[in-house]
Amino acid sequence: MNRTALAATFATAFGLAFAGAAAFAEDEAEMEMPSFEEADTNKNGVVSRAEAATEAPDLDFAAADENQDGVLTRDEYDAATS
Ligand SMILES: [Ca+2]
Ligand SMILES: [Ca+2]
Repeated sequence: MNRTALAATFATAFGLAFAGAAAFAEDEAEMEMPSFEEADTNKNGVVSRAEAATEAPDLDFAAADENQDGVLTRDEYDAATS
């Protein structure tokens, strides 16, 4: 194998690895922040602290709950996750 072919092989390998890592990161981001419908598992129109802890564990619930009433409305949830 000459030097040029070797370089091309490495470039291809690194390119694939990078593309794979980027795709994985994108999947992770989607996993971390489900839609309001997905987070509101009991479908009562708000996301409780327990629902958020289960469905969106990376969400800062206290920061997202702007009016501090202990639940997240759709507006609060969307503002915190978008
Ligand atoms: Ca709920
Ligand atoms: Ca609230």
